[in-house]
Amino acid sequence: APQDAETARSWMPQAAPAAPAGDEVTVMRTAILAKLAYALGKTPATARDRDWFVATALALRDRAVAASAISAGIVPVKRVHYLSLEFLIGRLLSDAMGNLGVAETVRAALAGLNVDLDAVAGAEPDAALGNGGLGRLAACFMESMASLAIPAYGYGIRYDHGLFRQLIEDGVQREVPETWLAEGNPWEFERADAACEVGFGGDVAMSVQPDGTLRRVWRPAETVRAVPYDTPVIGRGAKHVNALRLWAARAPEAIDLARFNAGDHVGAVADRARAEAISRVLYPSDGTPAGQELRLRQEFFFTSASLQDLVRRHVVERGDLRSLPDHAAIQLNDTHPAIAVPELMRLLVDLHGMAWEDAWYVTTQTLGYTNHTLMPEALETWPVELMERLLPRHMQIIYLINWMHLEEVSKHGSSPEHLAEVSLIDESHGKRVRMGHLAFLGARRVNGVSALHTELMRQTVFAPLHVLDTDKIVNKTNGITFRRWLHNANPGLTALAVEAVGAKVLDDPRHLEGLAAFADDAGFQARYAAVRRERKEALARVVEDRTGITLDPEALFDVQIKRIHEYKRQLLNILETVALYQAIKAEPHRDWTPRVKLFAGKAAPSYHQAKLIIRLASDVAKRVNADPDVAGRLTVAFVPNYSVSLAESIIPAADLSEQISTAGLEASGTGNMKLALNGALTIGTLDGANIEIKDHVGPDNIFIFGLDAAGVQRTQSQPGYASRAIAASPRLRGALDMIAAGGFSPGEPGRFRPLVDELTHGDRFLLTADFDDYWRAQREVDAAWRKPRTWWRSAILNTARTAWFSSDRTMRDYAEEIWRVRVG
Ligand code: B1H
Repeated sequence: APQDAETARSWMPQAAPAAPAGDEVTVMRTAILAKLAYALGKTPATARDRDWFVATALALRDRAVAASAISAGIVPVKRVHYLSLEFLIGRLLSDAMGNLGVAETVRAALAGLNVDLDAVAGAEPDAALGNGGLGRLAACFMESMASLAIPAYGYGIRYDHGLFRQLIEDGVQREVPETWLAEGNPWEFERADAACEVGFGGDVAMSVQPDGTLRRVWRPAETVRAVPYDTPVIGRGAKHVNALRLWAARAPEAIDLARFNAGDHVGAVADRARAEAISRVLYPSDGTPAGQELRLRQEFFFTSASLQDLVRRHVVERGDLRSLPDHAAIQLNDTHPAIAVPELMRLLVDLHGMAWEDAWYVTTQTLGYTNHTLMPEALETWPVELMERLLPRHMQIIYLINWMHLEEVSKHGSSPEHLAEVSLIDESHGKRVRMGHLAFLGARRVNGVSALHTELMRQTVFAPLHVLDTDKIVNKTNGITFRRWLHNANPGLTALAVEAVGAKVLDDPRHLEGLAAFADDAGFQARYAAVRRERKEALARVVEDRTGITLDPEALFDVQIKRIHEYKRQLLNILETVALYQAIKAEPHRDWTPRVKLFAGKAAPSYHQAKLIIRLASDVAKRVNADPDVAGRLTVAFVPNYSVSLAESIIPAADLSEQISTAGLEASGTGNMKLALNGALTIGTLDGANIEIKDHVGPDNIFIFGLDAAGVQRTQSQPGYASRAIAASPRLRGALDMIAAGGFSPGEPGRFRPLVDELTHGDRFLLTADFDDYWRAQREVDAAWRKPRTWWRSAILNTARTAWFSSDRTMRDYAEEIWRVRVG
């Protein structure tokens, strides 16, 4: 819904970004050329975009080091240690330029060499060391902590291969290895001097100390060397720099020389391969734990290395480990590092000789645990048998923690059922360690990631533990870093905001609220719409490039971008697409609102239903896009290989944000925040942070539909609801029948059988129950799009009122209530 150019021009800019001084540009250009020559051994004539990227990154890394040198040597009172198996960082160049305040300087420096910054930035591979929201959250938190000058280490694994690259071949997802390190990584420093050893297997012995006391000693059968790589995390204005410390697994000996000399050349390096497998590849499952031994090795490997590292640092700086809680906070991102509970106990008790009670106090005052999902199949448990074999001492410690815990609980006269529920050991299907329970007991604070999710933690999975300590569970609604998701991803909208409310909005997003005053201003609306239009044209080029599908930037861009999961209900969106297709065909002469439906996201390689959903989206796209009857009204595309950088180009171009999970199942969502901030209106259920988004933007500026979490529970207890809902909805039936009859898979009518069967028998995620209300809400969207003045008003209000979802706010709240660490 564009407006005329005249109104657009009538809105006068108040300030223009300052151009960098010529000498700054020269200094930057000289620095980049020096890196190109002396670090890469290249000349401008032989340099590819990739070489320019590396030279530029190295020049910027120097500045990050210079900035961090200012605080080097000063020991902060307290540090945060954020342990996460995933950091979904994406590209770092624009992040670094933005926070160093040199974006325009670098652009000019390269331009003077006839090099285009955008091409150079495009040559950086994504660091995809995460699956989805959980990993991206960790990356946003790292950026915000640096910007708030919270002293922090991020700790994780330096995977050789991040999340797979997704190819779509005839609608079928194929996974190919991702190779972000193939040409080196200019951002990181290898720190071989800070390596440590991590053990596995073996047995537990007793040793008599000089003072006559007994200690347990774990004698691992195998050790792996953990080598840290540090990436500087530069805060806004480069006032503070933290480190992201990622561990690589190395064999203690590179080669078994005895075997080599005996002629066994392959066997000589077998141990090395086994050790290094630990940091080879990120597990590609989002939501469902892998459950394999290698995964448990990954978890213990990085947790142990990180704890050893911070304990060693504490001893150097403070001497006595009893003061650890005063100087260190350790946050466990989900249960993946929950083995930290017994590992910290082991380090304190077995290695440093602390009494059990003191060690338990130190542990539980230092650890925090964030839960990200309540879906039963996603809760991590490990077989006791596997733990005993791989981590025998930890299993003993877990039993001891559990024994004391159950003693304590029994004092209050608990039933056997309650004891079974709160036990660290689940005995219902073989003996398994409940990692969520372990993290809960070991933490001072346990947090959920949205208001609803936290409330459901108290009422469901953690209810039996919650009643024992009702202050432990707190809410910390997720956030996103505005530097990446607004300032860098959407410079046009950012410039508009700066013009409207001043540059202070770059430091404090609460000033975005000032945009509300312009929500009805025709000139401002036109400029806001023009920014969107420009992003839509850019996205259309990307989509055409990747899929061959042509998009009309005039149409409403409706996007669902996230991991493919049944609970996220991409299938509900596809069913609505099919029903809309049928409706347009039935009444081709009505003035339908032109719509582009975009889907993007990866499916776990072994998740067959999710892969079938991708195939259905692709098959629907194929038929719809080829049908002249709907041309110009409905276009569908599945964009392959969703990633952080693809998100950065889709989000500023989106008009409508699909957040349609079954209520109660999406813990928070963070894509919902990114899209709303960039002015897409949300169509969504009352789930996760959608509820808080609605509270902030106001009910008139969001399209809510469907059952709420309580309604979902009620409906699920009524058997046969799916068949009744289908019987009551001719539109849903029409769509299902067309899919089941092979309407989108003419050569193979049974192709989507498993999807149709799931809906007709069971429908775990209540698509049938929500379909009609979803359809209604979508037609409301159509009508709203036809009233540009109110549409753009709503869009502007979304940008104006989502400042609260800044991860700066989230990090301040963690700092105050969970970590008790000073900000700034
Ligand atoms: C989230 C995961 C997750 N919740 C297990 N749980 C994984 C669980 O590899 N694994 O085993 C990987 C990921 N990820 C997401 O976290 C939630 O679904 C989102 O709603 C939430 O916004 C995000 C960040 O809190």
